[in-house]
Order: sequence, then C-alpha cells, then structure tokens
Amino acid sequence: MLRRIESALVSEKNEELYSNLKSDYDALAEKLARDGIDIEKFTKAAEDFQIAVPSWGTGTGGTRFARFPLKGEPRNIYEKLEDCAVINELSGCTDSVSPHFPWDKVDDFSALKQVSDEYGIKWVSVNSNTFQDQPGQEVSYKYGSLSNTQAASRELAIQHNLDCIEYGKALGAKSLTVWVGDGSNHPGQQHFQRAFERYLSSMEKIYAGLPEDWEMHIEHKMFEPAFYSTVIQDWGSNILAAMHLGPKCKSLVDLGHHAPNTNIEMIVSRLIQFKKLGGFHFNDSKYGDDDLDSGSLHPYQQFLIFNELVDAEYRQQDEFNPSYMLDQSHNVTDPIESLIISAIEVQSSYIKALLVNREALYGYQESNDAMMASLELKKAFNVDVTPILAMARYRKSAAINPIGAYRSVDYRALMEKERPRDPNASGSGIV
Ligand SMILES: [Mn+2]
Repeated sequence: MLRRIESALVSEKNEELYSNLKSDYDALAEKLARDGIDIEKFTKAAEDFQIAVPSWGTGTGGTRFARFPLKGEPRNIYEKLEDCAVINELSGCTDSVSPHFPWDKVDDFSALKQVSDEYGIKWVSVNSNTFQDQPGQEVSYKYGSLSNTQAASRELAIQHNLDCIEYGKALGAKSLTVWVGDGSNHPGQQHFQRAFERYLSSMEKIYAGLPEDWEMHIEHKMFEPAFYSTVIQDWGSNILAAMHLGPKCKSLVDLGHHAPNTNIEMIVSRLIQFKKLGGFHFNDSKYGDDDLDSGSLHPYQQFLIFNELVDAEYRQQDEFNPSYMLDQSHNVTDPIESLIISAIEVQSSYIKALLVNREALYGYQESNDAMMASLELKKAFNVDVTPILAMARYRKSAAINPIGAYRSVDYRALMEKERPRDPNASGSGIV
C-alpha cells in the first residue's frame, strides 16, 4: 500500500514508547476488570472506529477578515488526499475522505479513485456547493440557490447536485450532503413559506436522482451567510424536509450549527427515534459556528452525544447507521495535527460512551435516581481511555504518539519544497 509516512519510522517511534504504554494499558485493564469490564473488547472497538476527514479541512481555514495559509498546503485534490493519508497512517481511524464540489476539481475520477485505493482511502459523502457563484456562472446564487425566486438559479443548483451524485458514484460514495446558505438579511425580504416550498420542490428533483442504495443528508445551520433567516436553520426545518422527501433523506448534525447551549444530544435522540439521523459534522463551538477542534472545549457534550449513539446501538435501533465526519476550521494550527487530534477526541468519546453500564443507567432512570444516573455517566466519562486508544493505534501500525511521529518527519518543510504556492490559489472554505 502507498504511504506518505514510512511505516519503519512509525514502528521505530512506537518501539520507544511501547513499554510505558503496556504498563499503562495493563493498569487500566486491571482497574476495569474490577468492574467486570474486559478491556480487549474496548480496544477492538477503538480499532474498528472510523471517522471521515473533509477534503477542505486539510487547508488552513480563515475568517471573513483573513486567512493565514501554511507553507506546503495542498493545492489540489490529489495533495489533499496525500495529507488525508498522513492523518490516517498516524491516527489509524480516518480511512475515508468527504469531497466538496467544485472546490475539488477532478478531471479524471477513475484516476483519482485509483490513487485513493492505493492509499487505502475511501470516498464518502459528496458535498455540493451552491452557496457561491463560480467564475463565468450565468445566473447567480446571491439571493439563494435551491429556494431562489428565479427558476434559472434553482435549476442550476439542482443540476449541480445531480452532477455531484454522478461524481460520487464514480468515487464509490453512497451519500450526498446538501447545505445551502439560502435565507434573508431583512425582515420582509423573503416569504418564509414560499421559500421553503421552493426549497422542497428543488430537493424533490435531487432526491429523484438518488441511486437506490444512496442517502441524501440535509445539513442545517442557524445563521451565516444569511443573518436574519435561513431556510434550513434548525433541526426542526431539517427533519420536516427530510420527512417530506422520503426515507432516503436524513438529517445531518453539525455541532457548531446550533444556538449556544442548545441540547444537541437531545436533538440526536429525536432524530434517532424517527430514523432520521444521517450523520455528523464534528467540531466544537463557543459562540456560533466557530469550528473549533472537536472536543477542545466541550468534551462532556461530545460524550453525551455518543451516549445517545451508543444507546441506539445497544438497543439495536432500526435503520441506525449514521456517518461520522470532522468539519472544522484550522486557523492557527497545522490542519493535519488538528484533524489527527480531533479524530482521536471523537474516538475517545465513543469508547467512553461504550463504558457506560446501560442496564444500571436504565435502572436509575426508572427509579428516578437522578444522582446515581448522573454519576453513572460521569464514571464512564472520567475513565482515562488514552491507553486503549494508543494500544488500538499500535495494533493497527499507526502511531502511539501521532503528533510526535508527525513532527519528527518535518512533513511541512518537505511539502513546502514539493508544493510551491500558487499566488492565485483560492482559499478553502468551511460549511
Ligand atoms: Mn458542516
């Protein structure tokens, strides 16, 4: 298999760290065994856990004020794929990439698929982009895309989504993620119901173009670029649209796309209950859609979301198969490092949620023992699962210390030589 970081280097670094890891792992195994928990089951779960990386996340993010690009940034989809391969080689838990069109320009899909196969990387949900005009575009999205009052703009947006499905088919993807920035900036600017009707009518045409084994995921977002109203601004509008469109359409939850303090885990539960949870864009947030690194600020919230997901797995909820993806903006860090650490943070939340004693929790819920129910969750959350995650990486020939291994090869300096900057290159965006 093609690699970007030599496996010999990773194993050399791992051997330096293995004996300490083994001690920590054995100590945790003994501690968990006292509660009748077999650590190996959780290590296996960590080995199996996978989360997708967004192609656009490999570039430095930015704000509407500025972007400070990193040296050696990827300039095209092939170079983004290379960086995604690095992330997977070191983290062992990111074996898929989600592309974004037309940000990702592809001339030959089968050639791209061949390279990704060589890296052992799969392509997952295809993202369409109808929130900005492309050079030479004849009709504009300035006043919306799928909900635009002008039929020509709507038709262009519908056709772009249908094209994205074809791109995804060529890459082996199985879902289309649709996020639109449609909305308004002034009270009275837009007729709420008519805009939503136009959106639904456009989405019906895209839905009709879905292959039998595909899903369509709708991503809601509270605000931006529209600052007064947004057509799919919350999970309510989202699930209404998904229910209207049919069983292949589900809702996608981006953690940053809610008002501060929203109980996202309860939204997740509702979507699970009605078989409408399509997937996630993981990130963290303090004020709005600030796209901080996953788990960097609210690790307990992320754990509580996984508590709902693991609960659904435990209950063998019908039609429960959400896709996991990172979607964050890396403004001050090396995106490769942020994506590695974020993937591991999400994996950590999953393993901690698996540690919850479900039957005990149900018992406390039935008997209204609020304190013990809360402590049951805290008990799992407070377990330091890092030895489990590191052992899982070691067993998969990924890095025990991914950032240490990454920094030891000075990848960015190598890429600076390999990828001279194009002064006309446009920046990556974040949705
Ligand atoms: Mn997103």
